[in-house]
Amino acid sequence: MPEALRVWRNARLATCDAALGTIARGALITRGGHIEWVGEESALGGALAAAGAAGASPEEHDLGGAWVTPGLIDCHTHLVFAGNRADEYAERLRGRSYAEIARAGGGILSTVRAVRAASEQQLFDESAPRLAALTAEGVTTLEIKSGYGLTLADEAKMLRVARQLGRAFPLTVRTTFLAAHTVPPEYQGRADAYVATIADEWLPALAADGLVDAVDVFCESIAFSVAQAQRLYAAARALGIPVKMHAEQLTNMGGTLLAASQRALSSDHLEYAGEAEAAALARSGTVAVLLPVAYYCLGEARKPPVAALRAAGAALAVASDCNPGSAPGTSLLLAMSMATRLFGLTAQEALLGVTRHAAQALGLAAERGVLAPGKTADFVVWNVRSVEELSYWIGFNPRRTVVRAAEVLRWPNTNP
Ligand code: DI6
Ligand code: FE
Repeated sequence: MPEALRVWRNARLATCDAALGTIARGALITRGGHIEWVGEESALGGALAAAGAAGASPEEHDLGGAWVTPGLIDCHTHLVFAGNRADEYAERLRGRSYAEIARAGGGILSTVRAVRAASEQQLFDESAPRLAALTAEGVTTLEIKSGYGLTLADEAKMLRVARQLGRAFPLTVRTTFLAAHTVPPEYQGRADAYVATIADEWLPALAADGLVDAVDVFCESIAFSVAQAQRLYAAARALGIPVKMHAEQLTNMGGTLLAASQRALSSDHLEYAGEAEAAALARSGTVAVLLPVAYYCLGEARKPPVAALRAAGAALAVASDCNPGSAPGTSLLLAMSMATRLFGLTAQEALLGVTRHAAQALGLAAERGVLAPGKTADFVVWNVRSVEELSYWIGFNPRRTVVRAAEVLRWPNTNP
């Protein structure tokens, strides 16, 4: 059967292809789940003829002059977890720091205990509402990291749940192996042995099961060193798996420079990065992923070097970092608002940060993140008068319609 041809007309497009790539009176043609053509509505007739649709009557959607962007991409989340850490948040409000709580055996390790105790079904059930909240905002692709299991079986459990969420919800899930999140109790005082185990045993086993799209490491004073990250990266490279990095969140350990030298997909957080890191990221094409919700929630004083990153020409992405410790949030639109107000991104940078550059941070630039021929037909129709509104509203969701692989998604009580 030939793939269905659909026409989406009367749209204001932000293709995110070249800068915002705005087309004031635009239209799209999709074939099957992909974009076939994007352009001025006035050229639609010719494009349809070229698409071989003469005589056929493709399904037509009049978008009523609304703004359309690529489907949003949340390129950094720890969305699969059990329980929460509201108690630690209360402690932090009383003045205890995130690092102090972590050193005392709380922090990531308290979520590790909850995840290990949870069944796969429980983990799925607790994580699903968070995913539902993100999809309702127009997120059509998201990354989910492991890192709260810290045994082979529990890391596998997290990654399987992440994959299962991707099958249960109308979006694409990419999974990242983050066993190098913190040293588990079984390896206390033996971090090198732990890194050797995850690099030489767990990673190949999970990769063989098809559960790993990328490998990540938390390079930090309270986590892993640059040498340990390098050890893990070597194992990833041997398997042909791309790497990512959590770096310069609480201190500067040199993680970003390593990530750039290894052509990592992204280096994330970056509050303690400076000009050297910005230049290295720009040179290597490694995306700088900004996580303003973690910055906000930890009450950090130091901001990522946005001016230096911009001047160097680094690609900036923005993500929710959804996790129970430093960023208990399920709104990518809120992350955009915070990236503009707290970090000084422009509205355009924030939008590119959740579309084109977020795709790049996941190694998906060839297939999504922009509205262009050949890309997956994931896009969002918005109830906004300008795309600046996407980083303007706080706690308000102006999503009208989400289209995933050229199919209109339906939610209850929406799309009047
Ligand atoms: N940095 C973060 O912000 C999250 N992980 C990381 O390496 C926090 C994870 C947590 O506190 O549970
Ligand atoms: Fe994170």
